[in-house]
Amino acid sequence: MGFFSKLKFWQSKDDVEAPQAVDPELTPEEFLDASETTPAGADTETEPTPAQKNQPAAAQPAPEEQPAKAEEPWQAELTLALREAEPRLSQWLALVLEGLEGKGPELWQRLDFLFRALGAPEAEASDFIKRFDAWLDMMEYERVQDFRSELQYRLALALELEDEEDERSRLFLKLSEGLEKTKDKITRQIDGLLSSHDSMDEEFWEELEEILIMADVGFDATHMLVNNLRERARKADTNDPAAFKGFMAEELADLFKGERRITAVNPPEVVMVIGVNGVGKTTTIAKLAHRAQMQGKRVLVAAGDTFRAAAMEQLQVWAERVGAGFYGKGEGADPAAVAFEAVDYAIKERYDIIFVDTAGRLHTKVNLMEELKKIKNVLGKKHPGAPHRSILVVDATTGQNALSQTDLFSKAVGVDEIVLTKLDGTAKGGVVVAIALQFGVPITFVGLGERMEDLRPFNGQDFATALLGA
Ligand SMILES: Nc1nc2c(ncn2[C@@H]2O[C@H](COP(=O)(O)OP(=O)(O)OP(=O)(O)O)[C@@H](O)[C@H]2O)c(=O)[nH]1
Ligand SMILES: [Mg+2]
Repeated sequence: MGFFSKLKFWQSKDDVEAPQAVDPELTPEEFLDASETTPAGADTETEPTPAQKNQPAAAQPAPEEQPAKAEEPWQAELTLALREAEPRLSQWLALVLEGLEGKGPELWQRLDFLFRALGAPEAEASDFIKRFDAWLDMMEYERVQDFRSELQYRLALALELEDEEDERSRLFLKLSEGLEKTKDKITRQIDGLLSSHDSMDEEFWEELEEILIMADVGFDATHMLVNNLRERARKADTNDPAAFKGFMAEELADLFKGERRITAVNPPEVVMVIGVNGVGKTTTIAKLAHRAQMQGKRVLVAAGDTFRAAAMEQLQVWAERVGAGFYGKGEGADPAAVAFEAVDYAIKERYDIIFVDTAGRLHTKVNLMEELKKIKNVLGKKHPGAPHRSILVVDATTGQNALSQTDLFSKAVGVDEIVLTKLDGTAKGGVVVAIALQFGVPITFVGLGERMEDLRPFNGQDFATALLGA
């Protein structure tokens, strides 16, 4: 669902009327109750069916008939300002937040107004507001500057606007910033190489190899990459270094293209999250759960890491924070049994997706890979096709170790996708290229920091552009 489909509301200045005003003295709960019992507009639906609940906002048609006339001057003003603004989420949010200093009834009114103006169902708006309010309380955030970024992230997910240019450029900026140190190692060195050679001769390619190996692209992947680049230069019949960046950009674009895959599953979708200790499995689950929740899914997380009591508690706290369901048993419980029971629970309780956390290390006597194989088998027995995805979490700061981990886990249990964490601030980002070249496993998300919004879909094209500074 694209951005412009959401613009129905702004088509003509006469065909739209704003939602009714709500008493600004109301607390968030009173405000939401009031807006539920007194629907502000022609959208009179009450409780949505579970299926409707799971529909993202954009999938819902804009109401045919529009709400009653605005009763408050700010609503009329905001309607006009939104219509005249560029159709970008950041612009809309700027207008919605204009003049506001912090959370409170006015914020809820304005957010509710934005949802309705975009034709989102009422239940969706109130659910969003309730969750956001609870999150603000938990984080003890009051001021707009503390929560603006998270709010935009949530809106982008809830309204399915993450793919739009606006969000993509925000992400691109973040990716570029995160890659600063890697760029020091690759881009600036390549720029130096290009300016010091008149021709892409043997010496040029050798120096390029050195740069790439030093930048954690790795020995084998560097060889493959350089051979491919030489082949491109040969085919284009040129030795001019000016053509190099173009070849490199094409090569990286091909590398990260990825195949289209069937994403439909028999619910609940079972996702097994694996990786060595400390790479960011548990926090990645929290971030993925948060994303899925914002996209309207019912999410369960299962504490399959029973090695440490703290690991279960950590997951439980995250589940509460993002509003997901949690399934866990005591410390030392059999991880495969936890996984089995959790899926059983997810089926009964009609969850849409379940993330199974696993340990990154075990007591020395037990082999981690054997344990993971057991969990995988059990999941498949309980629910056909499960695990639908095995996500390997890899820490980018470990550089070349990321490659041996990918190899090890792929051979033992199979890896469907990789989430590369801690790409922010590492100089070892070149490992992304090595993983893609050597294993062909898609990198689906990258971690660019510790906040919820810092886990974002990986876009190879953006990565290449950020890296090459093209
Ligand atoms: N800077 C940064 N830190 C991250 C990122 N992802 C995770 N972390 C941090 O990495 C640390 C370890 O994360 P966990 O999620 O506990 O790692 P784990 O793989 O579950 O660890 P074990 O349960 O011990 O196996 C935490 O402090 C996270 O906040 C990221 O993308 N960027
Ligand atoms: Mg963990």
